[in-house]
Amino acid sequence: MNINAFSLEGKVALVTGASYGIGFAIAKGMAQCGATICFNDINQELVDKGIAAYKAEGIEAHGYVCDVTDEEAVQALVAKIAAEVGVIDILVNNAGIIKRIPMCEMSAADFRKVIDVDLNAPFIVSKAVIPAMIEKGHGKIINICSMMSELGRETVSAYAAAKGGLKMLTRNICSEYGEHNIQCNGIGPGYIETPQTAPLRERQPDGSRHPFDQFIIAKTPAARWGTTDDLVGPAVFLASDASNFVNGHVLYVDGGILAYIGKQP
Ligand code: NAP
Ligand code: GCO
Repeated sequence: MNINAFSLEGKVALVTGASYGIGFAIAKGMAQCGATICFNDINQELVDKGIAAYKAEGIEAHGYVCDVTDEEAVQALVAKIAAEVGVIDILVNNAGIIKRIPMCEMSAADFRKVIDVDLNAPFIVSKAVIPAMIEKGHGKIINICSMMSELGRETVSAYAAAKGGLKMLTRNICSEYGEHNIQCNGIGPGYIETPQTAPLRERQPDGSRHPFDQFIIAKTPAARWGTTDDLVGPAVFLASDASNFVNGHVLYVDGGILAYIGKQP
């Protein structure tokens, strides 16, 4: 095997919603493997914080304000990156939101908002980058899926519907564009310590662990929450030449949750 297969030297990566959290960790790891990092976030304050955070890691990242649900803005972002940095070789559809509301109490507007960011946006951004990938003769698209691409749970109906759809969008991009040497795969993180899951890990008034925190520990063979660093190696693999014959796959990085019935209480 060519040991440089995992190198991302000379590649331009766009990681959406990557001022912090999972996106930031993946982008940092890709930069450490040689990629030039472009990222966007929803407002200038976040982008500025992100640029400073990358700089603190020795990474000169290119940050842009862009709402991934706005097709016109996304098209303009991709064109701006091509002009200023280079044609995008690697896209990580990371930006996402969740609203934890019992389904029958959830407004259609809230449901639509989650679908818009978590499913419509990966379609919009992928559609914007694929033509130049075809022209270039290669491309990598990584969709950040979820346990909820496979499982449901109370209060996350919109999120599960979106992430289930994102798994199928991943398979469809593979099907439609694989012949152009574009590989589209998913990463399905387990439960990861980020701001998005902070409410599920808050200590109780008596200092004990949150019930959901204890639940996840019992459901995870690794008996721990994941960290954003756990996702970096899988992301670099799927962004590199080492995975050129891997397509339409969702790689679950979940500490074994999907394989395990859970520890007996
Ligand atoms: P996070 O901490 O909430 O970060 C999400 C990022 O996306 C934030 O920077 C957010 O900006 C940005 N964003 C939201 N809406 C956007 C929009 N319309 N346009 C541009 N950027 C937008 O989430 P995370 O935990 O790092 O998760 C990142 C991805 O992994 C998400 O797709 C999530 O569903 C998925 N995931 C997370 C976990 C987990 O356990 N944490 C597990 C599985 C999958 P704002 O700060 O303005 O909201
Ligand atoms: C939740 C969590 C999960 C994680 C992740 C699991 O409320 O159940 O937020 O949805 O974010 O998606 O893979």
